[in-house]
Amino acid sequence: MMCDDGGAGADFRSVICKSHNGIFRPLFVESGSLIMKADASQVVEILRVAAEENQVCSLRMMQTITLPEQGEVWMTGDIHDHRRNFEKLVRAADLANNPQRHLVLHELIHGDHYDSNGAEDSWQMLAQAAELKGDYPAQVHFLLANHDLAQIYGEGIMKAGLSVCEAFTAGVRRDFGDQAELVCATISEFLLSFPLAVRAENGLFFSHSLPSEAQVDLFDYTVFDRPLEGKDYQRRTGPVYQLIWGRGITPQGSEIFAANVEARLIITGHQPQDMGYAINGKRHLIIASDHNQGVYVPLSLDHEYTMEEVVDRITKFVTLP
Ligand SMILES: [Mn+2]
Repeated sequence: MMCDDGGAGADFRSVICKSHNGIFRPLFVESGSLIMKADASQVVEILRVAAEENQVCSLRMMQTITLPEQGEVWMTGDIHDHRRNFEKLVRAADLANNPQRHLVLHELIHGDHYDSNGAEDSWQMLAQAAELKGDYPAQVHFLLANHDLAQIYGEGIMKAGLSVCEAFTAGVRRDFGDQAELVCATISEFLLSFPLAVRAENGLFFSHSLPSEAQVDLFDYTVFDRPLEGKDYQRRTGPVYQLIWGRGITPQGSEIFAANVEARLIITGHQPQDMGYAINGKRHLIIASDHNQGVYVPLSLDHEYTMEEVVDRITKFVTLP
């Protein structure tokens, strides 16, 4: 749906208007200039529907989504509110006309869109992704990421001396006013509904990251196949925390992880990649989707890939219209 900007110019946060259902709109004009107020009840509804779809997904068992044996999957890296890449991705994926296609999304929040007061806008990206989930519940899948967990617990991830979690919350407060608490709580529920892994019968395994080298041997691999409790999320010691915060695993470490989860090939994000991706041995590919060199990987679900074949499939967002 095209944006109706109320004649106030096109300098406001236009992503909202690009939402395909046109559900986010500037609600009123104040002292001659456009004031963006999002509709809390609509956003809460979108987030709740998406959270429920995450939980009731027929492909989900505990914390793992297992994709069908046919069809295809597009794996992405961290998005971090990179709107242009996200828009290109959604357009290219054309889920409506490709019901066999699955899209995996993670680390959508905490980007570069700040206002002059230090409020950050990425709740909008999250709502857009939730809306996509609501429209294509069997095809859109999320993975829990460390920024999600940090936002839920209000932990400090600092960027240039500022807490990105506080900046995110400030954006919600700015746009929802007295409904901000409700929206924040609903965002947390939505994020907590994300599974930890997406896998397929052809040996593909996707998660936000992998445990660190020091943790990979003693990692609690049951975390994918059981209900979670508070201590699973605990800083440093919890397996959820270790999985999504882990960095720097070696090719040898990734082989150990792959053997434990019976995967042929693992794709994660989390570790920034200036050139879009890094090959970490025979079984582990790291990709990024949050900048101009960002990539995604479209893969078939009925082919057992080698790393070489997967690397051949890596697609840069810059090549998309
Ligand atoms: Mn991350």
